[in-house]
Amino acid sequence: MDLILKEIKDGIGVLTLNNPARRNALSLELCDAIAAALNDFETKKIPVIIIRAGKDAKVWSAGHDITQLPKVHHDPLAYDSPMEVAFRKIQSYPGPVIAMIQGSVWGGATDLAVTCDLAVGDETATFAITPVKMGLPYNASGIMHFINRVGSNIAKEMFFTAEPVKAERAYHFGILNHLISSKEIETFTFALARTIAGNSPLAVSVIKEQFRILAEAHPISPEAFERIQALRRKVYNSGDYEEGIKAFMEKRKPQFKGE
Ligand code: YXS
Repeated sequence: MDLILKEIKDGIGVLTLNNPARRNALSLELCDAIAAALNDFETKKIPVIIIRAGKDAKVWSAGHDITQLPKVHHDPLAYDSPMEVAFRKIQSYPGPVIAMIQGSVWGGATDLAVTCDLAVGDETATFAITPVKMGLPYNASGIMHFINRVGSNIAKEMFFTAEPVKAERAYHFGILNHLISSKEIETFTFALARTIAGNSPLAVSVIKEQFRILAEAHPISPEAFERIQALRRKVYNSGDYEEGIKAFMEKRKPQFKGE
């Protein structure tokens, strides 16, 4: 079964997450498929992409495939991990990538949604970022995606509580560009994509790259970088991280000890 469905509709590239049995968990294979599909759309010079789940999905994506999270003592969000590679591919794609969200979005999938250039959601859309539920250290680029999208205080609340943000609030804080009813979301999102596709693709792609470069313009000292890495190592070497994964596998609430 294809983990993603890839099609070109009216000149717009459409990627549909297609593993509902695993709640579209971002497995290594699914992330590789996203990056490969974007490479293919790029060779075909597709100007705008929509990433979606199946029609009226209850879960857009359950986030990183927990069964594939590296075991303790390994960085779970390493620079070259397929999920991070897929995120960077979205950022570097020479055209806007629009997340069309129906259903709940969890963990790394919320990062995927805020990494997309635009997001359109319906009334069922919710967004949770959940490293603290897994005893897992998020990574610096991922945290920046959230700060850039919603600002520090909202991003902190999302990370500290790991609670889902409902559609209205997600729209209010800018996770969503538009909150559209489930009946109209497909028509609306395709019309938005076609409007953008009708403009100069060269100007749009260059302006997108300018946004990316400026959003990443945060000088950081080598010592600051090393301090971030040391802090993250402390977490992914911890018993809490081990317990977070174990609890999920055993379908029980984790008992964290803060070490
Ligand atoms: O029991 P089977 O074999 O049928 O499999 C079940 C679930 O185990 C599986 N599944 C997952 N497998 C791997 N990774 C996942 N993230 C994941 N989520 C679900 O899919 C089958 C159906 O799941 P089930 O029965 O729970 O479905 P449901 O409709 O009752 O509930 C849907 C969810 C999404 C509410 C529930 O599956 C859930 O809470 N999933 C975990 C969501 C989550 O915490 N994701 C964060 C993953 S870690 C991550 O993204 C980052 C690294 S971080 O932690 O930093 O945010």
